[in-house]
Amino acid sequence: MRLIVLFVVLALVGCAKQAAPVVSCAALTQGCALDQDKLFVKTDRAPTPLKPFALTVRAPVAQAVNVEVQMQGMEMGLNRYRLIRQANGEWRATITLPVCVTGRRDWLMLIEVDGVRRGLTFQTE
Ligand SMILES: [Cu+2]
Repeated sequence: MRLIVLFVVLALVGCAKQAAPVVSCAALTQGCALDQDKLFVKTDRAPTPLKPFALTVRAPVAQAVNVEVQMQGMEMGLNRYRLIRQANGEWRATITLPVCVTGRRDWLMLIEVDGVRRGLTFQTE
């Protein structure tokens, strides 16, 4: 019985993670809006593996912003960042992505604002 409860809990957790709505961002340097424009995500340069880039998230009323960058279906190590609130109310982190050994360039960024996750897909150069 306990085992069944555990499985149900795990299934629910799995669903919750998959439920994060995902938008595709064609050009992060121009920025992309998420969550009906409540979030705006932008980078200072086109994301390239091993080259640090600044990620800015505009989320004026947020209390905490965390970002995790993954590759779907492939373990790419832990790329998790806690963004720091800036004087202008934007949130920022400097991100460095690893090189993919298979040459893939497609990434999924999970942006967690006050515990709620939104997904954004993008390509590295
Ligand atoms: Cu990869």
